[in-house]
Amino acid sequence: MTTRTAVVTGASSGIGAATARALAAAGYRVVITARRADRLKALADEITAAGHEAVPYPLDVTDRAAVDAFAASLDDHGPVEVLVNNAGGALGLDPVATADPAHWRTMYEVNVLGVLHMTQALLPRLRAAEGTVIVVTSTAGHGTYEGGAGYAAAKYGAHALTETLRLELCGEPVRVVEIAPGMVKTEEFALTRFAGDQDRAEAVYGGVPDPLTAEDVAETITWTVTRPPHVNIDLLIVRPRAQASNYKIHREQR
Ligand code: NJP
Repeated sequence: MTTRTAVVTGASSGIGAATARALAAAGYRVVITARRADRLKALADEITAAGHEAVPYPLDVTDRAAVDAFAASLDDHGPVEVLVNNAGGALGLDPVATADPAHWRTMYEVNVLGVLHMTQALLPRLRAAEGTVIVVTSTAGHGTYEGGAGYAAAKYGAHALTETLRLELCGEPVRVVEIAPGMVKTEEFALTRFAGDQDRAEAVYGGVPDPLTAEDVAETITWTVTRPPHVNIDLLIVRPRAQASNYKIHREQR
């Protein structure tokens, strides 16, 4: 049996790391990328110790030259069956009136242009492998909220890219899947959003009985990838039961 390769971006933490573990367990050789090399190495060692194959590759998805060099390096691995565009995140929760344009630029670069760079660079290999492109967007890409305009604008952009790509590739053997998670309690997402402010980050999940875990989203991604090749799961909105919309969140009194 030939080894199938899956590339996961943003694999140094949270959903990306969990997805790398899940795809490796499903039989993929995972090529794991993010900017922090030490974390990638630790994850690759862990996956290898579990008897699977993982290749760490430090990469900033906003750096097009680096992305192209990464794609060229994949010559050693042959076709790519799966690309999980997961690298992304939010910066700040400020209203439009006072939000920092630099935050907006960074969010657009990673959440939209990062997906564009990776998808363009790997599309020839995905075509050759009858592959699957996954884009991890957000429920913020399907409805905004006060303070969320910069993140929502970026994730709406990622949603538009994904939907357009599916239209453009119709008739070709490449699936295009969007996963839009709601509240997922990961180690770093809220901490990054609030520039390391632990109290603000914790408050995001305050009283919510069971936010989603990174593993929940990873399982969902793995499920879409492992459907028969003619089955394209266009869009999955995945929320915890306690969150009925971006606005309606059940919080228990402490
Ligand atoms: O976030 P976090 P999650 N180039 O912060 C990497 C979306 N989402 O797992 O580069 C390459 O743990 C960064 O690694 P590093 C969210 O928008 C989440 O929760 O080493 N990689 C890290 O591995 C995002 O798209 C929630 O710093 C870059 C990873 O990205 C995805 O789910 C809700 C990079 C971020 O990991 C994963 O989120 C929702 C760059 N330039 C959507 N910049 C949620 N958690 O509630 C960052 O709706 N990374």
